[in-house]
Amino acid sequence: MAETAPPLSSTPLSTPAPLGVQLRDGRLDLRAAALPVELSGATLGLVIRRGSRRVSWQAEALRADGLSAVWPETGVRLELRSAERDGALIISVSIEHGGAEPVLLEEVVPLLIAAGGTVRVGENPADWSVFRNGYQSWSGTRPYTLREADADPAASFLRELLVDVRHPAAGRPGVLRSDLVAAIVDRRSGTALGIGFLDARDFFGAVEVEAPRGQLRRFAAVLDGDGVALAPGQRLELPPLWLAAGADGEALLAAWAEAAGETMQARVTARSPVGWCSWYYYFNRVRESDIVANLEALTALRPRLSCDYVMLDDGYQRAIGDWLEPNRKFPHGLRWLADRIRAAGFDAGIWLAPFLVRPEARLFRAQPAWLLRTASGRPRRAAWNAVWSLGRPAYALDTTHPEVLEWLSELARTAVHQWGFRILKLDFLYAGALPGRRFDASATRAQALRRGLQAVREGAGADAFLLGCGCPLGPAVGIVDAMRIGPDVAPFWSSRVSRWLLRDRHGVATKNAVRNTLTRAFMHRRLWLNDPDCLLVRASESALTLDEVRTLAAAIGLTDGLFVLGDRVDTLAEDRLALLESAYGLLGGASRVVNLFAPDPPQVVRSAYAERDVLGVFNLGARPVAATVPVDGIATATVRELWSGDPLPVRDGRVALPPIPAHGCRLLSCERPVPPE
Ligand code: 9PG
Repeated sequence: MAETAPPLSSTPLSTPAPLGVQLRDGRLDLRAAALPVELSGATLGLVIRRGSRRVSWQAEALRADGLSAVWPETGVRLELRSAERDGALIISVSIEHGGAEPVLLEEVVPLLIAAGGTVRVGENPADWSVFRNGYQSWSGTRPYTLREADADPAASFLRELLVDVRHPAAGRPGVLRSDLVAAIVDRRSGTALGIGFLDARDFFGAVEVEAPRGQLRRFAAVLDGDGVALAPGQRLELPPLWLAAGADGEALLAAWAEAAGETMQARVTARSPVGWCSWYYYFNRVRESDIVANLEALTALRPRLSCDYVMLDDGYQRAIGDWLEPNRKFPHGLRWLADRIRAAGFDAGIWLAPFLVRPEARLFRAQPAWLLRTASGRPRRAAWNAVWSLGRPAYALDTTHPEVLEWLSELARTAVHQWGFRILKLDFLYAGALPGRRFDASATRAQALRRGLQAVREGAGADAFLLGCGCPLGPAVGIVDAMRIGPDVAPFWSSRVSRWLLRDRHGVATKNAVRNTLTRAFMHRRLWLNDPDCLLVRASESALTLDEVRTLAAAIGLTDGLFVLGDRVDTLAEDRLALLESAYGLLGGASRVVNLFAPDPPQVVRSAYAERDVLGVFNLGARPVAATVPVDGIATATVRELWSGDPLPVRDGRVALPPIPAHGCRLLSCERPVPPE
């Protein structure tokens, strides 16, 4: 029986503890005062490109004055400063080029520990669980042990779509790369190290752990230089690196997100909006009349469930890239439709893949100079999507080209201010950050993406609600209001394709969507509002079982993200509407995943409300699991299971749950004890 330790009462959001820094024999030692967390033998590193060769350097010894080092051969100088802020250690590195020839930056490494150095978190790396964050919205994200290997999708067009093609997964046990942020947790003691970059507006950053079978070969926080040139005399302040130790890995991730959100001025509205989206029932067959029909059904649902917006997803446009022209399924045009949506009392939303263009689009022929190109000058393939065409792929626009940026602003301005869609779902945004030859060769991929997003925001205005999707996470903070944090849901749990081609982690599958909803819950309201993707509750035209539907609904409700219905509303039976309503009732809690780093299911989410806590116990596994869940400190004598309404006895501060079916979940409603007078 799985014991879902540690007890809840002992896991208040434990405060992070900074690491102290000391220079010893030219290397840095970073050490927590009261916890077994230590990094020693750390130095600075740099990788540049010479022709087709990567040339690496690491500082043998840092000089005590200013903690700096010069790479003599190139004249490049790195300098490190450290400071303590809100319980974390902040490392800031600058790079300055004192040489005569430009250097092409492949990688800047503000923290590098090679073999011979140590990374200590608890006693034994065999007990480590490493939180590996994926590159973009759809990339699978979860903790890994050092016996596990990470894996990219099995086909190149899927890698383009779902992960960072510049940094393939190692595919070897114990070699992990986590985008933007990582945590290492000792599963025995809970002792944890959190580490992440605070700013991703200019550079993609990642944490790399190479410790097969627990033997440390390399630990590094790296910034991707994307091959851009550093000119002689040029000096750059690099994004600060955040490090903290603690007794609770998820709390550290949350503390990092808090700090990163502050640094990049995250946009967080008061409440997560509730929506409806056309994609997951109608897909690209959607017609104008389908939207209108759902307006009525959504109106009838009030006040039981009060929907804020109606989103017209993919399927209205003449072609991918020709957004201003609807196809024949939308005879009255888009302004008319937005008017109808708003007249029914909803905000109107529309889907765009603003950085994509397909060969049949007028734009593709009209503006060849706007395309991102490969090194050999061909248009850069960005997305092969069977839904659009089995033949040719979609290509990427170059979001450093001033005319493209103008066009993006104009597009957003038209959608928001002329048609009346206040909500824009911006999809396939990774296309803006694909490697390629750009108009502005000095722009990093992160900067290119950010400029594209910024252009959309400028046109849409400060009041528009922007939802990022298929988007590399960091550079969007401060521009988007919400972000898809996982793969697409689907009317099935998983499929042969998702298990094999997508390695059971990335891309379309309800299982993968739910997993990311839990593993990235800590980002919610810190970097943006999380969008866990749509809720599908329909009983027909879906292969999801009732247990799977409840799991999806509970994960979305408990983690308080965007609550978006993906069904045709007028055909939902009463029992499914009731299910929808109970999940809707879970919104507004402050949630955390209690045992994010536990090796086995079930996963426990605790969400706190004014009068009660609700515990969601999720079994994403393929076999039933029994669990004993500690509820001491929050529960009075009885705990109710929300789906069944059954009371569950509490013994010794614990609730023993009968086996939870595969893909199922239990929701434990624990009334908060009334505090003594
Ligand atoms: C519209 C959809 C919906 C959905 C988005 C995005 O081929 N693929 O792997 C693939 C992945 C995601 C995807 C479509 C295709 O979905 O996430 O909500 O807007 O586009 O086309």
